[in-house]
Amino acid sequence: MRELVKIELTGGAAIFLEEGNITRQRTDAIVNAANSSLMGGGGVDGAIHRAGGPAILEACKKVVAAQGRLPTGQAVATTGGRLAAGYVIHTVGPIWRGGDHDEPELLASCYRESLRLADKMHLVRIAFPSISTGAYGYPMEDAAEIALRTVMDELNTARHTREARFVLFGADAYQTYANAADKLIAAHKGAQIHIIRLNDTREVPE
Ligand code: AR6
Repeated sequence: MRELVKIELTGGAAIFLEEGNITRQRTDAIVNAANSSLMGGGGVDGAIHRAGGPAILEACKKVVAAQGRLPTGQAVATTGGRLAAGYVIHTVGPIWRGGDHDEPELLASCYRESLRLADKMHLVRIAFPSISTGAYGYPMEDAAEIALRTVMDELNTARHTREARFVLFGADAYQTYANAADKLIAAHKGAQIHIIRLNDTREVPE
């Protein structure tokens, strides 16, 4: 049995939560939790570069040559190389330093800037990992709340982007995001959004 969460926004856009490996996504773009050098690394960054091949690193080098290192909270797009997704949007999450070094605002900025870029590129569907919650140490419960709230707000104003998918690595990460979604919906008093839980043995619907 496979479960996913769908959050329907009143404007017609939707957010999905699912457990999985983001490199397999067939969305228009997948987001990479990169570092400022854009030269690759471990975690989801390493997995994306491995799966997408050298064209992604080549494109990253050109970005850095043109504009320098990517500041925390900003986003840039490159080719998706061999990935099923056409583009990779690279963003740099904050390193967790206790929570009083602008980490929440910088994390929100990652999601906001990635979605604004996707919208500017007229991309309809985008997939996110849980930015900053691996090597960068951001507590996942807090990160999930910020991620969901920011993506909801941004999707409500986007003109082209209609769907954001959180692809969570492992059952714990998925459950943490699902709980955060429940909390957020409760805070909205059910006025604008609701959750559908689907149990299905087949592939997650596109
Ligand atoms: N698909 C989806 N999520 C994944 C995957 C995957 N294939 N692999 C890992 N995750 P991290 P950060 C999850 O460390 O914390 C890199 O070295 C993982 O379980 O990838 O932003 C960069 O180069 C975790 O929940 O990114 C930077 O130096 C989440 O993705 C630094 O790590 C993020 O973990 C960035 O650290």
